[in-house]
Amino acid sequence: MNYLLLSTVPKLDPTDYVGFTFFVGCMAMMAASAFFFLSLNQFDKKWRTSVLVSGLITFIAAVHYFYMRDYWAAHSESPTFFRYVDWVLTVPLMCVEFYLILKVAGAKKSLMWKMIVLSVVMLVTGYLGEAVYTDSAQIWGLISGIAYFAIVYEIWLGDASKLAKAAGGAVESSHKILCWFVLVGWAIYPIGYMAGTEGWYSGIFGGMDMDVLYNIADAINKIGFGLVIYNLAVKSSS
Ligand SMILES: *C/C=C(C)/C=C/C=C(C)/C=C/C1=C(C)CCCC1(C)C
Repeated sequence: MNYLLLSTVPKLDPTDYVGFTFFVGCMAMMAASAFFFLSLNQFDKKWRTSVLVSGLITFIAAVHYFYMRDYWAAHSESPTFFRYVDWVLTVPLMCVEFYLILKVAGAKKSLMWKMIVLSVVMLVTGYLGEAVYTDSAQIWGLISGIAYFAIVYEIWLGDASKLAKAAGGAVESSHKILCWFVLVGWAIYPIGYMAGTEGWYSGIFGGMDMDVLYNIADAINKIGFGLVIYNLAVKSSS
């Protein structure tokens, strides 16, 4: 018997929901990536980049999920570092998605950069609160939340929403669905943050598990978001 090899497979407790959602997350992100990549040929050229980016988002997440799954299995500790490296790569790519679908209505690169900068501010301040200056987590969370609302404002009421209206049709309706993802799906993250850090909110969210919330949110926001783009590409290709 090769005990050495067997021992490298982590042992998981059936009530370890964090470990479970990390495992499911790996498979779901991997399957979604294969789905997006293999579908590319069926679309008109101008939609391929958008679907490709959807696949890159789930692929980057898949790789990070493998690391996070192992990190959790080995240390029973939140893989905060990998989590934020994943987000700082994938969330700006989601901002790129907004730009790509609004390009038909004349979206400018400046819109894309504005959203990318806001998303990076949101994530860097979140990281500082969650991993570095944990004693002032609520202040960093607040700054991060302001950047989050600036993104919500931009897509719901700012230039991005005007461009979506101007584009009309399938672009406008897909933009609307993505706006809901950002308003509702992304709102799970600050709840996870409040579950995992200390602050005035600890009495309200303290009983929830940060990693389970983040993992559920990632599945919704990366795979679901990608499917909206996929659907738009299907509808818009001849
Ligand atoms: C695929 C990953 C995504 C879509 C991650 C999104 C992350 C957020 C929207 C995080 C937001 C946060 C706040 C609004 C305040 C507290 C700190 C964060 C970073 C958890």
